[in-house]
Amino acid sequence: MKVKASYHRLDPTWCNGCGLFGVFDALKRAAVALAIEPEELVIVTGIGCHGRLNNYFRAYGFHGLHGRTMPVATGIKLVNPGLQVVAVSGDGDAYSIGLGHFLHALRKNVGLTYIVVDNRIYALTQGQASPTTDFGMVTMSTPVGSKDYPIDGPSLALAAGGTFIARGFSGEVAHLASLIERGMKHDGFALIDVLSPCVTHNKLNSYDWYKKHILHVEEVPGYSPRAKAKAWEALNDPEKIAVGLIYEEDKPSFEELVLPDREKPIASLDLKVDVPRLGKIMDGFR
Ligand SMILES: Cc1ncc(C[n+]2csc(CCOP(=O)(O)OP(=O)(O)O)c2C)c(N)n1
Ligand code: SF4
Repeated sequence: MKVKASYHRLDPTWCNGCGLFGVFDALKRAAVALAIEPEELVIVTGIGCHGRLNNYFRAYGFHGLHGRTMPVATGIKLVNPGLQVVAVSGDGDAYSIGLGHFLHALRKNVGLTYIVVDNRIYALTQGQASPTTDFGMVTMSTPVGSKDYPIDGPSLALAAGGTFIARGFSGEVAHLASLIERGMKHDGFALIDVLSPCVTHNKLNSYDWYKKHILHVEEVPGYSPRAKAKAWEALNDPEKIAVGLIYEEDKPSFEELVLPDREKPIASLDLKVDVPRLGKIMDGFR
């Protein structure tokens, strides 16, 4: 069914120069390249500056609780597997409060595209250290420098059995769009971690800083995203941050394994409750 309703365009309220503009643009480009209609796309967001993204996108949107994009997105995908479900989180949303959900959606290989906008800071709450903040960085919550070692989302994903692991940079929109497009085509869970400057609260990890530190894996001679050992090596480079399609493998998606007919949404199935059987079970507890 085509959605014909008129809509009121909202303009983003992100700070000038925020990396989220690049992510927004890249996601739009990917959706256009795949000719996805607005009614075929759902964008689920967490709480943070990234969480405003679905407000500006002409598609279905669900702005949920902090750290809970995965259960919401998984529910949507299972009820209607024909939808393209994209979840967008921040590094705090995904790798701190939402870490457990992230790893489990990933190991189940649920057919979601997960864009983690990693600005290495809690931005919406005005600049506290996040799980990806650099060691030693002075933030609002670490006045004498962070004493925590940062974690790396793509490395966690590789260790947990991820089937599509990519990293982009919001300063390279065309490259990021191609990664998102490939992720959306992937049958299973696709992580696209995005190095994304917060120009207001993180003065260290700027566009120039990232340009100096990134390494495109597609430019590494002999690199293959099908080779796990190479992916691990790239992710553990002490000097450079690997970007590009880092790892990919084929595995059945969760929907393929648990749904009787992927073309048929659960919402349309005739799921009649067997009242006598249920009554018998209930009687067993009395
Ligand atoms: C359960 C819960 N805990 C804490 C908060 C407060 N809070 C709102 S956004 C946020 C962190 C935002 O950081 P991130 O997820 O990295 O997103 P960004 O703002 O950087 O895009 C926190 C801690 C909340 N809204 N809900
Ligand atoms: S505070 Fe940072 S992440 Fe939030 S809109 Fe501004 S630049 Fe972007």
